[in-house]
Amino acid sequence: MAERKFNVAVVGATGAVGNQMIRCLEEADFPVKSIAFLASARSVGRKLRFKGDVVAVQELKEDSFKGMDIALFSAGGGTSERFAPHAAKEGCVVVDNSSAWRMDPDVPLVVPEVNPGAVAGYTKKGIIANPNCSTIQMVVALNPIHRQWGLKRVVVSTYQAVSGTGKKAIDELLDQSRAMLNFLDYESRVYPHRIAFNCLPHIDVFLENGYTKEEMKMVNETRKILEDDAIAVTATTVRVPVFYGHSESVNVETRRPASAREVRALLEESPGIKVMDDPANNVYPLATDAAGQDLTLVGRIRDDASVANGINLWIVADNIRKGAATNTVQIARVLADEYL
Ligand code: NAP
Ligand code: 3JN
Repeated sequence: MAERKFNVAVVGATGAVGNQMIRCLEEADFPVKSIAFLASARSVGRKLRFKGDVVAVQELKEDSFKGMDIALFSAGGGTSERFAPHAAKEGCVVVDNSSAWRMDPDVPLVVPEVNPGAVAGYTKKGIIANPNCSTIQMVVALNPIHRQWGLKRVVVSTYQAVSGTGKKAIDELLDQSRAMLNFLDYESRVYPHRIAFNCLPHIDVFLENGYTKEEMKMVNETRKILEDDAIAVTATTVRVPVFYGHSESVNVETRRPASAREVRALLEESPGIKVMDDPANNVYPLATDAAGQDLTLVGRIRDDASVANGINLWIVADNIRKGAATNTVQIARVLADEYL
């Protein structure tokens, strides 16, 4: 039987994540019958490439989804909140990259290596949510540990690349670095402080509890994806002067005893993971290893000498690929193959 093909819309096609989603659809040879690229009125008339064809960008409107089967959204939370229900009403299933729907109990929050079966819940609202990039790479590595030994507590500190803030932030790091190396004045427009040669413990807005919104996304999304609200999670999220690739120092306490040797062996055979852990030969994951590929890299796996059942890990992934575009396209693939 011939493979079924789908009418696909990419919302936010002109953005950093949207552009990568288009490349991922091509790379995955996604079964596309027709493709529509949607963005704001500012981008109307811009031409983008898809598999050798030139496709004009159209303005996103409430009636943009007639006849569409799947829409991949990455145009911010406000746009998703307003337009995803219109897509769903037309029978077009939304895979949304923003935080707008992630914690809605009627919307599945999916990482295909972890909870592909949750996709089935798309029927409630016609929407599937893609988690935050920092959550995705962490749960890819933690899920096997949770299934085997149970997670009691997770303490994570992130080192997040500027590409997570979009193109303007990439330009700001470039401009500031150039200015400083030439002893020139610099401006900070995207971040509240200089990002070049600096680390900012501030991602997204501060909340009343003293955490940032990015930190609370990691706490709440991790529990939802791993389907266990008893896991204690605390996060500190930090922006660092790196272009692509988020790194994370993760300390876990397991409910049942686990050794670093056992964790390493388990992760070596777990989906979506590459273990890079040979410190004697300076082998550990770097942002530069992660950039441009789709695996979650794990290294520095060691017993925590300060607590019983404690393990330390260093987890790195490409924030725009596995953290956003790749994961979205992988969700769409599960949806297309198993549910549509
Ligand atoms: P970006 O480079 O600034 O791109 C934003 C895109 O949204 C552009 O295509 C823009 O179109 C479009 N857009 C903005 N307002 C719109 C509107 N009112 N109607 C239609 N289109 C609109 O940002 P980005 O870095 O790609 O990120 C986009 C979104 O993806 C973020 O806001 C976030 O929700 C999500 N994201 C998720 C993760 C994750 O952790 N999973 C990571 C990064 C981003 P124009 O070019 O026409 O302005
Ligand atoms: O800062 C990062 O490294 C990831 C940024 C993600 C992001 C940026 C703007 C808005 C999000 C997100 O996915 O959580 C959102 C949002 O939709 O809330």
